[in-house]
Amino acid sequence: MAVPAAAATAPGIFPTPHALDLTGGEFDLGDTVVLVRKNGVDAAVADSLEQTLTQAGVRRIIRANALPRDPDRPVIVAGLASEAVVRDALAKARASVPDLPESYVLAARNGLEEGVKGKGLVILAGRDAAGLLHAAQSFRQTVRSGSIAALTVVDYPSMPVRGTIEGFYGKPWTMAERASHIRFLASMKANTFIYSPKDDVFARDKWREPYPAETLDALGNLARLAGRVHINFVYAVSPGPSICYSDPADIEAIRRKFASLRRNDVESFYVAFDDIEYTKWNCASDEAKFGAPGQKAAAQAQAGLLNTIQEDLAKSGHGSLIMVPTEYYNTTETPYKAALREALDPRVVVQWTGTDVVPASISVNHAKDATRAFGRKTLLWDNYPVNDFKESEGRLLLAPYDYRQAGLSQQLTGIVANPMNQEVSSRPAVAGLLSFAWNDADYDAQRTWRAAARELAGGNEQVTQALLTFFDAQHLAPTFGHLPWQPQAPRLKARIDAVRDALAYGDAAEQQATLRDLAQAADALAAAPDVIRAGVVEPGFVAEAKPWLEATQLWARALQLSVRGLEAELGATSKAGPRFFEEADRLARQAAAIEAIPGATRFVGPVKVADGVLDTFVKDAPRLIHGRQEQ
Ligand code: 14T
Repeated sequence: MAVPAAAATAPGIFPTPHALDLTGGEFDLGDTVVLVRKNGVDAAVADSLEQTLTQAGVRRIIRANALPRDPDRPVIVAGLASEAVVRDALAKARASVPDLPESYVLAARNGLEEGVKGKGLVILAGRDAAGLLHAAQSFRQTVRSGSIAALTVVDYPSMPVRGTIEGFYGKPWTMAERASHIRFLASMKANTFIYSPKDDVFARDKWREPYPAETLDALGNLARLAGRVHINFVYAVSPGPSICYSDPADIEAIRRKFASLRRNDVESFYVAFDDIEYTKWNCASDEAKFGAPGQKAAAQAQAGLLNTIQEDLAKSGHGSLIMVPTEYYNTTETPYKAALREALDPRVVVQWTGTDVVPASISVNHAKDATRAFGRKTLLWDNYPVNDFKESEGRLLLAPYDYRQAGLSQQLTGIVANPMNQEVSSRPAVAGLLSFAWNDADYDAQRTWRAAARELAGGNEQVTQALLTFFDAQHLAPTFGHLPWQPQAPRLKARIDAVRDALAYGDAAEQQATLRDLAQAADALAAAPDVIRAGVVEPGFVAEAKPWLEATQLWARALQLSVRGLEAELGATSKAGPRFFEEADRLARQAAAIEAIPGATRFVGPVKVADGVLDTFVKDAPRLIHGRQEQ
């Protein structure tokens, strides 16, 4: 008689798969597995599989080319859906891979199921090589300390293009940060990285000049790394500030720039026309060719140049050129947009940022307007979590990716995030964006955010909670206006509001209880920086967040003292109250003086921590209670 398998629980896979069905119990992988894979399985998949299995406690992997007849250990089959051995395995598991780009099936069956002999079968099947790597990412998130749930995951992306655009002002990422980011992108099933840092002088101010050989080499290394993990590395040039559209020498200069990168394995290209003046020409011949400067003439000049480059790319077998127009920040009908829409080769991909440079939300209707305005489905340039603008001064943007409407996949060709100058700190938001782009219908902002924290914490629960506590104090997401689109410190604010409400309306018991809750929150916030420093597995995070971690510790201690002051005022020890408040004030001043790392972002100044919430409460606390009069 068969032994019943242990109950299986649904794994947390992010991005959320389109379909996940538990089909039976869970089973152990044991210490030896048979791995059936064709030579076609690329190194990235092989490495990922090996890592997952090793972490699961598997110590020996026996390679095989065919399915063993009577397996006495778990069998893992990895390959493309078109390979015979994969087809056979899929038939046993009664699963099939959708006929869609980047789709995959991850199926696990325990040996108790019909058709599956032995100790269990795991199948990773990709429609294409990218899909197979996605299967490996889901497999990594499915294996839990030695066991795996019997399940079927059938999955594919909702949007064709998903990734990031290094498109900010201020300190560009280092090559090492980019390499690490590209691996992170692959882990989240993304497929695109656009290189467009505003402060790369050879891409913008001195775009005509060739890169130094070392830089070209390094960019080539990145492009090759990206290729190995199925990330499309896109190189962008920003000739706008000085280009003479009618000068053949300038077209040649762009061709030369792209050719130099093509020789270094870059295959996709981009021309950016954002943040430039389009009501003046840079040369007299443009006036002669396109007429008086103006929106319409600018669009025609840009389209002419882009069409030429698009034609070049098509001839050399490369795909679509991508561009960001000068009017990228709304969908209002203008002579510029009308002319661009009409003149631009339909193959060219157009980017826009929403109803504003940093919009408060993005709806399906907004995207429909963009489709109309630009004459094609657009690729959204999402200006979150970028922190290069005045309103984001002193901030890390650590709130979840939110307020993008499900259904956008019907109107967009994809989304790329413009991240922060701080690469690792950008991941919680970017992980959300990539999950949304993969499966907008089933996107869960909070759960994905927590999963991203768990990832930085290497799976450790205490570190995850410390990160989420820290993220709450860096939750404000500013727009270009004075209203933020995400509030500051919502979790802490709820605790503080409860105290204020209890003082206003509650009895002594409620006042004490809410103060106790707030004291706990303050303790957790005060402890979080050390837990994060010791436990986050990406060392870059601790380095990037250093001043914020220091300020958080001081602010949290100020909060602890404010709470103790209030407790003293409420209780019989009112004489102690003022001393606590004075000490809180001293720490608050210290905290407020901590500055961001010079040069790390475009605007630097004091770092902000739970501003408008924590600081306000510390300031108000001495005036919230007037202690009992002494007799
Ligand atoms: F092209 C774009 F889609 C875009 O967003 N361009 C820039 C971008 O490089 C920058 O990171 C982002 C956030 O600050 O906004 C754009 O830059 C601006 C836009 C403005 F309206 C800079 C200053 C502005 F006043």
